[in-house]
Amino acid sequence: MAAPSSNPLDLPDTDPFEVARDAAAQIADLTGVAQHDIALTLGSGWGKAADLIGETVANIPATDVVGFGMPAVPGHVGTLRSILLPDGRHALVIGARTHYYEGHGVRRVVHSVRTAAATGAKVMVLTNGAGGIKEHWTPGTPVLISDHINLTADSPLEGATFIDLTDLYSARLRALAREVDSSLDDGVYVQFRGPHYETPAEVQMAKAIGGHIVGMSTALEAIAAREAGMEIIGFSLITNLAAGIQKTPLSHAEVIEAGKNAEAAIGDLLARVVTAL
Ligand code: 8IG
Repeated sequence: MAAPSSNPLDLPDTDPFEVARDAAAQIADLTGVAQHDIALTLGSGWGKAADLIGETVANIPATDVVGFGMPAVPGHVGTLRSILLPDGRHALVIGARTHYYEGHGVRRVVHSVRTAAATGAKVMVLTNGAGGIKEHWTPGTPVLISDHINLTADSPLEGATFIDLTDLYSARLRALAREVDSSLDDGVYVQFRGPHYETPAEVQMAKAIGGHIVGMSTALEAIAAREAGMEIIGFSLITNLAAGIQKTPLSHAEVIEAGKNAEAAIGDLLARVVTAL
């Protein structure tokens, strides 16, 4: 038997927004930064950006903050970093994403986003490593997320909470990103549950319904960020072509390798985008 969870988000009577406010207060305490202006979740391959966007003021283990759990994936760093940007704004960098496939429920998945909003962040930058459906995308290509299709059959919204998702990935912010790098392509992100990669047939389905990128995160987080009133921009690093689009089997090692090779370039891209936001 597993030990009973000490995470309040796992208890049905907990208000997840209250836990997020408590987490934000702890972050303010532990970092010495009362308010953050912008938040970034750094997925596979994007970690290096944290070093490039500004000066790290504090770096705390996510597990010191209420509601956050241990990272489940090797190569994912479980820290929360407060970074002072050159223009004086404060960025909160979340290196500890909880994935839906971990099975801890959607409250845990979106806790970092709700916490970011509670710290004061008005802009949420969501990044991930993902599979590409457009055949001309080579591993290591960063792309803007233009919209998403949520295939998890779940939602972070509870009860009759009807939230509009038009322009979820802000057209304004995407235009700013394109001023930084006019070569940025975009695509519709399809969130699958995972953790298995898709079958080639599922990739063809994703393509047929209008998808260009396949992944296991981000869509649920974007919905929670919109609910929290944040403006959202999303990036995928295409680390592999999706199953059946590429001819060879997919491997996690390949994903990590593509991320490492692209790290410096996409870190620089993100640093310049953050400056422009
Ligand atoms: I990195 O090809 C990465 N994450 N679902 N499919 C899905 N998630 C991914 C993939 C992929 N590559």
